[in-house]
Amino acid sequence: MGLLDRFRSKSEPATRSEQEEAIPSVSKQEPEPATEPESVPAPVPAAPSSEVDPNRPHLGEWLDLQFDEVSNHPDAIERIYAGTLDGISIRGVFTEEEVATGVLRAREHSKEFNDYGKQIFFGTAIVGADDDRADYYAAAPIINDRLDSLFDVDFVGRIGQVLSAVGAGRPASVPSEEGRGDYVPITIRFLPPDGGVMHAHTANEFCNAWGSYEHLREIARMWNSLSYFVVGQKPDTGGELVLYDLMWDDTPEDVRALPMSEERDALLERFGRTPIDLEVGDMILFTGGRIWHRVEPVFGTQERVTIGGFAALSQDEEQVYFWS
Ligand SMILES: O=C(O)CCC(=O)C(=O)O
Repeated sequence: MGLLDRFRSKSEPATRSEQEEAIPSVSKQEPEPATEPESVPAPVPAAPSSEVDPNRPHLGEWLDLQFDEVSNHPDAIERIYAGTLDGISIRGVFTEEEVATGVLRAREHSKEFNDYGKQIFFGTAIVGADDDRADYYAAAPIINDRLDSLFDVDFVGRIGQVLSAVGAGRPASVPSEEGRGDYVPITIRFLPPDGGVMHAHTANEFCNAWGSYEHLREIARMWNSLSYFVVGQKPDTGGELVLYDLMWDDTPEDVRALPMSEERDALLERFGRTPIDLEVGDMILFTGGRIWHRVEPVFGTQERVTIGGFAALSQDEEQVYFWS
């Protein structure tokens, strides 16, 4: 059982009423009015279909850019929220050496890794935290206090630089919860080469239902939020990120009813799949909230390593937040 599997089963998927609560339409031009939720009817998403035609196309546009081209796409985050862009592959955000150094130094802290079997994490993640987040804030310094010495470059700063560039110049920052602590900007994820895997999921199913996300829901637009990661090491075989041609809002009931598992992955096989090919140092930013995705099982001799987290616009749309 892996990290997400463990915690996916502790709670039901987002309920219909929770989904109806807030599907944001993100637009700088038309901010949502600051009124009491009950005074303005929330937009009602389409009911989840019980049957989805597997041939219906869901995946749309994807950008494949060089690092120095990101500033040509300042509207990318808004387009991702609006559903007109699925994601971006950004080539060469880091050199191979820059990430390899971080991965090597992270391994020196292996005694402090969180071993979930099919995934091993350096750094704690809000996805598995207790509802009150006390465990998360207690564990956050294990990686946060070492970020400066892990990399020879300002790794977190460069992630922020990319997010800011594709977020129309909004400042990008790692949030803090007053009186509690700082969020963790990245986790380093090792998938062991004996079948390490991340089963299919979308962030909408847990970010909008679980107690640990309560603070993030207050400060950020968590519906259709973003995932990002940088490839730290490629495995010999497998380990591709696969996007299914299926969005959370269209998810059939049989898929919604199951926790993250091989069984649920098997149900998703009836949908089209797009593997995303990335090299060491490349960064991906995509609508992990909305698009079903999984990491294929890893085999061979080398672990698959990624360094990443999640991102969302702040509620007032003035900032981009990122965390893990
Ligand atoms: O780190 C990875 O490779 C997987 C990322 C992922 O599944 C997610 O961000 O939702």
